[in-house]
Amino acid sequence: MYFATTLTSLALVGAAAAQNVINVTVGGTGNNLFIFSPSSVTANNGDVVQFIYAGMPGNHSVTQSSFANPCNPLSDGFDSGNILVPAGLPTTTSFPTWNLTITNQSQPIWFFCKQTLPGPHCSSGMVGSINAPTSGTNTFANFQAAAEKFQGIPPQNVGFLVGEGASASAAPGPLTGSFSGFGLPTLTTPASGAATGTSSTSAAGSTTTSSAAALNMKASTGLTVILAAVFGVAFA
Ligand SMILES: *[C@@H]1O[C@H](CO)[C@@H](O)[C@H](O)[C@H]1NC(C)=O
Ligand SMILES: *[C@@H]1O[C@H](CO)[C@@H](O)[C@H](O)[C@H]1NC(C)=O
Ligand SMILES: *[C@@H]1O[C@H](CO)[C@@H](O)[C@H](O)[C@H]1NC(C)=O
Ligand SMILES: *[C@@H]1O[C@H](CO)[C@@H](O)[C@H](O)[C@H]1NC(C)=O
Ligand SMILES: [Cu+2]
Repeated sequence: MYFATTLTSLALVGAAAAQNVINVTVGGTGNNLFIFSPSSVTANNGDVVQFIYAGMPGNHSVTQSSFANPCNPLSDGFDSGNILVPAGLPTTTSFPTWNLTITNQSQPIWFFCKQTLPGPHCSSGMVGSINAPTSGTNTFANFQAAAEKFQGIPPQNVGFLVGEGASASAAPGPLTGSFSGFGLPTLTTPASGAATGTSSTSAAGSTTTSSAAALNMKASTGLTVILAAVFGVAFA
């Protein structure tokens, strides 16, 4: 009896805590490639924002930034890495996904696509927000307008699984078959003891990175080489 009651309460707790999944499509098609859709969502603590890389062709990231600097990664922000989706797949394909769990619903979360090929996607307006204020200065519309004025090249240093106000427990997946990833996050947070990886883009558009970011870049280059080798074999 006691046991049964406990099980019942557990079931109720489970039901009350049911996770909400909010889908955001990464990238578009045709003449509208550089978008997140919807670009602005609200989510509560524990909710999962599931990014679906269904844009075709697509080579996009979900990278945390700040309201003030829409196209520059936060030094301790989340970053999915760039996910390559070739053109011509059926729309019914199971595209790669990335699940970000909200850990602080009080914090507005700003993100952008850091891809620079064929030009910076961010300055085409490929930005998004979670829990952005709907009034005042820091609205999604103002964030996107600022991104569209950005004139540099977004740095490509690799970010983290855990960001400010949201975190992932794994890199995007599955990255098999037609899909591949570049600069996937492997670290949860910036390496301890290392200088915090800050980066900046000069007016001339050249990119400088600090030591932690440089180390992460080395790690990501290795990963890219491994992925390239795997796919080289797969496509041979
Ligand atoms: C979110 O996407 C998944 C996978 O495509 C789908 O099964 C689910 O129905 C979608 N949820 C909503 C609310 O659209
Ligand atoms: C995809 O993006 C990665 C990282 O920016 C780049 O190295 C790669 O060449 C891109 N691939 C294509 C087909 O655009
Ligand atoms: C959550 O975000 C709010 C707004 O940025 C901040 O004031 C608060 O300290 C954060 N809470 C935690 C636990 O980090
Ligand atoms: C994201 O969560 C969905 C369930 O909501 C799951 O089907 C999918 O495999 C997850 N993606 C990754 C990369 O773990
Ligand atoms: Cu993009």
